[in-house]
Amino acid sequence: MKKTTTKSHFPRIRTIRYEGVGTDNPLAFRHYNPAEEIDGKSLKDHLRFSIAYWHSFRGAGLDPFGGATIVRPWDAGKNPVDIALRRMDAAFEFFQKIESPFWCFHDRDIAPEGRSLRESNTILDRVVAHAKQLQKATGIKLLWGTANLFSNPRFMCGAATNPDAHVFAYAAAQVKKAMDVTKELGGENYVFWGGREGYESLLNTDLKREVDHLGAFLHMAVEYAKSIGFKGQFLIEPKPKEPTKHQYDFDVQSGVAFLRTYGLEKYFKFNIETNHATLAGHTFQHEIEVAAAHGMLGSIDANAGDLLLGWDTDQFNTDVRELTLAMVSILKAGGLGTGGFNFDAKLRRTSIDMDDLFHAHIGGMDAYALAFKKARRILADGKFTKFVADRYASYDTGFGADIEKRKVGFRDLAKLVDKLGEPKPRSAKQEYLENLLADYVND
Ligand code: XLS
Ligand code: NI
Ligand code: NI
Repeated sequence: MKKTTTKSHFPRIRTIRYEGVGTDNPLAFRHYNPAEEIDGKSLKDHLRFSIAYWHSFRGAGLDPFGGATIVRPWDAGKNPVDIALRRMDAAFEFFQKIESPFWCFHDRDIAPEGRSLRESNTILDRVVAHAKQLQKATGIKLLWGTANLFSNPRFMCGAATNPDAHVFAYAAAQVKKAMDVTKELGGENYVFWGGREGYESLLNTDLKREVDHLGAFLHMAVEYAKSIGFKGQFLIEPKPKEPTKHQYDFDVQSGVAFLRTYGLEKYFKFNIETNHATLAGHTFQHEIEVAAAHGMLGSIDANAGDLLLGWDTDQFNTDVRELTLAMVSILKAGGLGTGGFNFDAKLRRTSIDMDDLFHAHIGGMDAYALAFKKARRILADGKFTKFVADRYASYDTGFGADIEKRKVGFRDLAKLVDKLGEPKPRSAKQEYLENLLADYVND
């Protein structure tokens, strides 16, 4: 990777290197060796890691009970545009030092809002021009862009699902610009997370009308992308709740139903976030499997929740078992295509040192790299694949195959049961399989 020319914002931290499992250097990779060739492709290109600008460069450790604890030197000063430009330098230095090939942003993470949308757009253009230069100088690319349609008070009752058409129009104008700049920066995807696209109470909500409006909004986005020649993949990021009590894109399955209902399924895939999956009462792997089953697996927001906390805690994920299962499903589905693993994860409020940002990402990257290798072994050995194939073998031939081809009906099957009698029970062997998995995870 080429070097930037700006002064160092992390003078005491050198580029993180792969040193292997034996190292006792906490600022080194144990499993993620970006240059390692696997099947003719570097690990860096397999994993397509990405850094989330909002957490790593705008996160200040806030919680409902207290203000900022994480204070960065590049955020000092009076002029918000100068700060935004300097912060961008710091961010690209970090992306380089942590060996991340991609980054992601919301429009409002990277540039402050002005007094009007026009002024906000002008400021955004300035910061985007700077980001473009930094991308060119470092070779770091944009995985996806998105618009923040939830922080500004104007969006308190939603954006595309707002009861006020004026707010809908504002959201449209903002997404139009966010798509322009995503295209300008060569973004490979564009994400729609429905921040406040949901409701707090049905007493004041016309649910049907709101969901219709969301469908209309996404059709407008598709049409606009076509008109400007933006070729990136559109991604929906489901989340069941938070900040709203009920969010319309609840999980992947309801997202699929929504997209099909409005004739949008050709244009969208899913950006699946681990912590959103668990908030919806699913496992991470479940959401991946559902998206893959529909050919709509797009990208991953890599993080983890906390079993004891019921909100989106956005922690770095170091649970190799969970990630191995996820990786098996992702690899089985043929990978993420233009997607990647975006660390939509933040430091704890109490992790205030600069090097905490490195420790956090090192842990996440190592866990994913290790899981990737374990998943490849699991698939190459084929034990689980064979087990599952055998379990469904009765559908491969005979009347089972006829069921799948819909060549038989209830009458034929009733006759068949008269002849065959009672089916023979067969163990699903879950504990045996758990042990088999443990062998791979613990190895
Ligand atoms: C919030 C979401 C958000 C999206 C991008 O929970 O994860 O960060 O990824 O708008
Ligand atoms: Ni996310
Ligand atoms: Ni989230």
